[in-house]
Amino acid sequence: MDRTEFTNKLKELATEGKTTAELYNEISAYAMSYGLAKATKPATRNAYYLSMEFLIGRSFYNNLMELGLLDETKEILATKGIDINVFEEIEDAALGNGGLGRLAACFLDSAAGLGLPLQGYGIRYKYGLFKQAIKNGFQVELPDDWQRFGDPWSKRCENGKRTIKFADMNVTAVPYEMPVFGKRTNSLRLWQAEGSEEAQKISEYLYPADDTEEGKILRLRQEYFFSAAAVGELVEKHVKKYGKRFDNFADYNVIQLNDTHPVLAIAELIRILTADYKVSFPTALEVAKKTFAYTNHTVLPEALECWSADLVKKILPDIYALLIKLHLKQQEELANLKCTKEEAVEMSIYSSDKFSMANLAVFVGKSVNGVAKLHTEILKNSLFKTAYKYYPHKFQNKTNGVTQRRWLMLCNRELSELIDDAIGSGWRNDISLLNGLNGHIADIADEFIKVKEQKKEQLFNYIKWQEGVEIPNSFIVYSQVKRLHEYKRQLMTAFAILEIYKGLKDGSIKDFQPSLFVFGAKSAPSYKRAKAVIKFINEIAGKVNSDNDTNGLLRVVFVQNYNVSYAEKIVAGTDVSLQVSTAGLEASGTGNMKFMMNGAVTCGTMDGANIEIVERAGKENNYIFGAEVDEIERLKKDGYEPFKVLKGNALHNYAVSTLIDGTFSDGDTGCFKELYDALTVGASWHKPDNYFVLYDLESCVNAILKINGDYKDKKAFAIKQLKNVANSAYFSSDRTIKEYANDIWKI
Ligand code: 26Q
Repeated sequence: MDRTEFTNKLKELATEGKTTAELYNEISAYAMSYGLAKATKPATRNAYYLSMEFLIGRSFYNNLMELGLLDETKEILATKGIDINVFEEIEDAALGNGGLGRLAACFLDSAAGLGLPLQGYGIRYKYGLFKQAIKNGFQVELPDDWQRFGDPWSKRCENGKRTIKFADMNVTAVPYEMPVFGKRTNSLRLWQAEGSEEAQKISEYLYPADDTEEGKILRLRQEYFFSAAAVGELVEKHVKKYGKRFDNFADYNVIQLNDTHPVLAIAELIRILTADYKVSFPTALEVAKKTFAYTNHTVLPEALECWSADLVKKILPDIYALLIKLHLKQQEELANLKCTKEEAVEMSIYSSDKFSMANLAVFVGKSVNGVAKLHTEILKNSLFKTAYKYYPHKFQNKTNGVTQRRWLMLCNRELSELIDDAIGSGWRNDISLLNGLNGHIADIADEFIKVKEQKKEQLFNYIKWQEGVEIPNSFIVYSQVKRLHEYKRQLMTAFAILEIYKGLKDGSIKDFQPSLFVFGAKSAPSYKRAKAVIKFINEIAGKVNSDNDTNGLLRVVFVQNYNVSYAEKIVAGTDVSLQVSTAGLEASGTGNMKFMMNGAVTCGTMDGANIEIVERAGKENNYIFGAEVDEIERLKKDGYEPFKVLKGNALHNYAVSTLIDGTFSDGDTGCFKELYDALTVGASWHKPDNYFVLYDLESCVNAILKINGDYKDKKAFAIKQLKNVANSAYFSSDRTIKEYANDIWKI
């Protein structure tokens, strides 16, 4: 289908009496055939991105934009009396739960946009990340039937079917191909598991609970299932094209492992080469060493995957045997490198009856990268310190980025047009040109203020629609939206709000500009303390919003079902981006970059990519507070006693006591007391206040108040915000992908 045909089809489209879903499917199908008609020549060398998560969000608007069809579609639909916004009813594809999954989606977008051959491989979950409802202040999880209105952006590939073998069953893997449009059309191939009821379960849910043996087995099956399907397909294609030789396999294929979840792909490649093609083990290992590269996304010990050897032996006996072989080979190599016994144990693939996926990835990977400067330093100096000592050449940094197409051009057309007016539209094709905005900031500050007001109004309307909560215009918007985790310290923000509330009540805070705090977060279903924080924030919202003494000045909203589409509204309508993790624990953050691009100042700690954000946009245009990594290290070493921080601090005592003094109700679950104990005496294996919430609380409150005061000079504040926009080009995933392409993939 060509452009004229598309236009004609759309003009002829009978809309009367059709549901939104029907229109969605028809229009998407036209756009698909238009997009696929100008298919790209396959590249000889490709990079493959293996990821357990692809947090795509809604494809409709984005694909129309990438294909250059969005404006026209909007206009034609308008002549038929249809507002293109009706498609906001369509479900997001939430095949991921947070940063790692959204990064994968941004990377695919950027590679296609730059014309680089990067193909994605993942799982086509029947149900994506749960839908969140808030009932009585508590998170309730509902199944996410994302294909409810159909899936017009995927094509089932019947002839790409493969069989994946487990000890106890065979499973059919069927690829569904989603095109990724841009300068070239790449693809995301998502595998669906078919066969027996047991088999189908493999691609049913994203992150099934893994607190039981059964759950762990299911997760292991998921990881092997898609890794093996991907590697199997790549080897088959290679053999078809080049015959049964593998000395040139790495010339045509490079595989990026998105964290440890797809690391079994390494063992699978070696298994196929040795078992099916009779390649010797050392030769197969050499091929793998040239093919794989590994990205780490977290330093939290509980997120570093280890598999029980017994479990692997039971479900994947051949892979078990290979992992043992890899371990022995690794130990041999380490002995040759003359490392000590302790060092060898620390780096070993197999120890204490477990396989370490990270150690395997570091041993075989030709490259190991962190996702922000600080994070990579932490990998080199602590998490993988010993490996860095022996394999320094493998380590490199790749600071994350986000796609400006979705996160600026699509979600903030108004700001994009303002940028066009100032510097022309060249930045849309070459993001580095956005730096030119630095020379025009003062000229457009007044216009920028208007744009921000407009985006806030749109956000407030959306919140009204979704949550039924009305927010008066002209509030400063502070947002903290991200997965709920203790290290991200939503609890600290909650305490800060309580302290400000108290200050407003007793008059000690004067001259306060009306402020709205927006939270969006999902908690892992089994993560009790995170769920308690959600309830706590909702209790605070209930109290603060209904207090007529203060609700003209202070409001709190916890949005239900925060997702990619909600994020698009929130990042555009926010003034202050809250990025307050304990220093050293947020690998990078990518929400911080989306906010920056849309002209929010960062209120945060020196952690992850925040450091690089303020390095570029200027510390004076952002609000940095709290303990830095070395201070946290020192506190950990010398002993940190949160009760000393509490002692004598009336405000902190007030805020923390609300957890136990009956100010708020936790519905008799005891979950607030548990939070209180975690802060004051410690809980499970954690020390009291393991994430230094109380330590940084005072400086957090001060930073929020400083921002509030600075906002009074609206123009000066807008200039700070614009400095962030103008210096955000570096945080485009176009820049990141170019670095991966040049330094690792060589594509
Ligand atoms: C591990 C073991 C067992 C089950 C699940 C997991 C697991 C699942 C998901 C471990 C980690 C994740 C996700 C991690 C993640 O999203 N990390 C984020 O990655 C972003 C992109 O690099 C960074 O910006 C964030 O800082 C980082 O938190």
